[in-house]
Amino acid sequence: TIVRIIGVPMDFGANRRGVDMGPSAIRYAGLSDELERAGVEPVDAGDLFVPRAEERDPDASQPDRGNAKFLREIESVCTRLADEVAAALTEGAFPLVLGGDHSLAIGSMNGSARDATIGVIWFDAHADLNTPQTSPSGNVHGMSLGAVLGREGAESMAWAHAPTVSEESIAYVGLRSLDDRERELLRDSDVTAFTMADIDDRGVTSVVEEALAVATDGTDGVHLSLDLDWLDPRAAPGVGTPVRGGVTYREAHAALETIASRNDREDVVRSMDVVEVNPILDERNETASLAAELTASAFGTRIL
Ligand code: DIR
Ligand code: MN
Ligand code: MN
Ligand code: MN
Repeated sequence: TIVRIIGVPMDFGANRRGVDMGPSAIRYAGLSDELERAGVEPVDAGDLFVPRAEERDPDASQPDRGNAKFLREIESVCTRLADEVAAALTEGAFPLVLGGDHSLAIGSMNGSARDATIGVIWFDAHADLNTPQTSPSGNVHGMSLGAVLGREGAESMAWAHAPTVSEESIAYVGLRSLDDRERELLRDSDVTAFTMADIDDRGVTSVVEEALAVATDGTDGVHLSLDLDWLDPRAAPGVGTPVRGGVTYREAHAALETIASRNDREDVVRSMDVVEVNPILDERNETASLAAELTASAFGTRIL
């Protein structure tokens, strides 16, 4: 397998600056070597061009944009990313997208879903199901799925709607932080949500197997989106929106190894994001190292 690494040094969608340095930090942590050890062939396509936030106005006017910030910039980056992801798939490579904030997943999902019906597995503390109308923060990284699903309230982000991604094929794993209106949106939707409580009850391996069942049922493949704030902040301190009570280092490895063993039997995962690593807030690049390790686990690294 050729894994095409696409860096997206963007922090327009997050509240804290610094995730734009995530792609470099994950590369410096040894991603390519780890991928080679996992038995795949990494090819680094470099970084997408992302304009500097200092030169942009977060509130540049756009009708009905609610309080969403940097919408034009995010649209430009995500549209180009979608083309890159779709091109990688067409050429038979596996697109691995390094972030950057989680709004980039709008681009990767649109690229992955361009010629296919895809399921999505979302490893995150958050649901990212807000729209410009419901978001309390205005940060687009909290709206990625709301926009891709084309939900009511996301009309100003019509470019983000991916018609071949449906709620029934989306599974969250490890949820523990929802905004009030976002909780209502989730309850009224057909997405499957496995919270931290489900992981406590059933163990992470069985939860991930069920998430895979949801995302593969009736789809051509799965997009896997890994937000590092999914982990407990003790394991992953270098993230902008840490939430206590996340998965441990071991649970995270077990989860991605479960993905790899399913993928071994039958190629189901077609694209992946690794997002929200913030080197400014990190401790000696340990969150970036963990991101590299977990990615390699997803591609099949084993202890023996
Ligand atoms: C919050 C935080 N729900 C928002 N979202 C984050 O701003 O919409 N997602 N941090 O990863
Ligand atoms: Mn997220
Ligand atoms: Mn998150
Ligand atoms: Mn739709």
